[in-house]
Amino acid sequence: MTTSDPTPRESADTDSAYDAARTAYETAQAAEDMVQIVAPDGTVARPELLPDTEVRLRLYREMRRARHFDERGWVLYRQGRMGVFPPFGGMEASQVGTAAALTKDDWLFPTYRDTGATLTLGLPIARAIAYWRTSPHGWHMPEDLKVLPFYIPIATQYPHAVGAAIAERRKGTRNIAMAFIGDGGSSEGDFHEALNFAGALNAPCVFILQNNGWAISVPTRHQTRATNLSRRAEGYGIPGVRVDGNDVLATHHVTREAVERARRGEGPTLIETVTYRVKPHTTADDPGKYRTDADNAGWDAKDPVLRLRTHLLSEGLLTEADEQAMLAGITAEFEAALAEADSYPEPTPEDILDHVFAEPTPQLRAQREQISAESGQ
Ligand SMILES: Cc1ncc(C[n+]2csc(CCOP(=O)(O)OP(=O)(O)O)c2C)c(N)n1
Ligand SMILES: [Mg+2]
Repeated sequence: MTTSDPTPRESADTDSAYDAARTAYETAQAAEDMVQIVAPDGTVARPELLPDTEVRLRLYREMRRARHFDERGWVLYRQGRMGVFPPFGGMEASQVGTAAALTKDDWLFPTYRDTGATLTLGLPIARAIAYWRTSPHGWHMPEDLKVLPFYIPIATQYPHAVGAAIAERRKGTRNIAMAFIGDGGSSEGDFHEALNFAGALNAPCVFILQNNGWAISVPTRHQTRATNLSRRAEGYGIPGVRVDGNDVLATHHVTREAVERARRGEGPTLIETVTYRVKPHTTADDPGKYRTDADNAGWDAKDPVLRLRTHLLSEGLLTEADEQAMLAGITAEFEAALAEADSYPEPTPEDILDHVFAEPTPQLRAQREQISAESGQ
């Protein structure tokens, strides 16, 4: 077995060969440098990089808001009140620390996994709930927000972000575009084309690559022989940064630097956040079919929310009473948003066609009639 044996498990691999390949890949991956400010046990590894208290508390609150959405999303799905939902619990630091470096004048191009990032920039919770109910209310963005609806097609948001970034520069603003992608998405052509374009045109973009270990049932080690995905940036002549994706202070620090670089006109950056999808791919997935306890080992102890919590409590920046008040506020905010989402009209099958063009094409009109006939409306 080499350190990055790409042989998929479906082959004649024995369990011990599979385990050896996994261990070898993880050892090689762990040897790659990554920026970390707070260690998994809550101790501070890089005191000189700590942001002020206000920033640390804001990041904690946003991670808690995101986690609350993630936990309630799962329950709502089980209650039949959410259509489908891709959970991101365990990836809050990767999403919150990055998106919190933007202002509302910047663009955010999310994948389906990035509800946490969009909430951080200000997407109303009711809109996010509506999206995962397939309601058109979830596709309508508030006028003051440049957040795109969640992208289901993998990697397509990367070239779009480059276009938006170049448009902002042509308009003479200092606004930037941030795009998200997964480890799997970083094997797509769109990822590479976008990075090359952005480098060649010096686009004010920040590319976030969330390496959560899995593309549905395919582990990162079987998607690529590379053990450091941030190095892909070198091929396009742009900076690449690898960061502990479960350390929100670290993801925020490196993203702020990248955002400032882009605003100064110094071009794009690729940031690999090293994290883990502890939850299933979506509410429709059963990871027990394709991964083992050994695959998941150690990730609960790296939980990003508990890590910052330990740090804040030990530094005396947060008390358990403050935290209880914060959590009560988050729960109340979510329940009010859920009531708002419940007040939106039920989506109809035809809605899927209604917002494609201002004026429907003859083909769309025909499809609409067919759907109406088949759904008996
Ligand atoms: C262009 C395209 N190809 C295939 C799919 C099917 N698909 C949905 S999610 C997924 C895996 C993506 O993995 P990754 O990029 O690592 O993101 P993660 O789900 O881990 O956040 C695939 C292949 C798709 N949605 N779009
Ligand atoms: Mg992935």
